[in-house]
Amino acid sequence: MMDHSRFEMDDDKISLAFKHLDYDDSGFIDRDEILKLFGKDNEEVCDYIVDLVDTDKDGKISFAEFKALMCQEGFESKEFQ
Ligand SMILES: [Ca+2]
Repeated sequence: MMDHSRFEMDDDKISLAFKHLDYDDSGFIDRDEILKLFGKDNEEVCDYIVDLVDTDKDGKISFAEFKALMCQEGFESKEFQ
């Protein structure tokens, strides 16, 4: 038994949210897809988010990076429950 009391988000919910953002089904969320989400007027916000989430700096957000974001304290469960 794992202790899930700390992280309310389960893999299914995270996976669903990730697939929702991965428009071209590439397995990664890239800057263009973030840009679609926030709109062309918010390029600075997009760059900030990609920079924040893209921890290995390959220019795209992997599921592992996305999951790390979702599991951060203060970001858990509220948005997707
Ligand atoms: Ca990355």
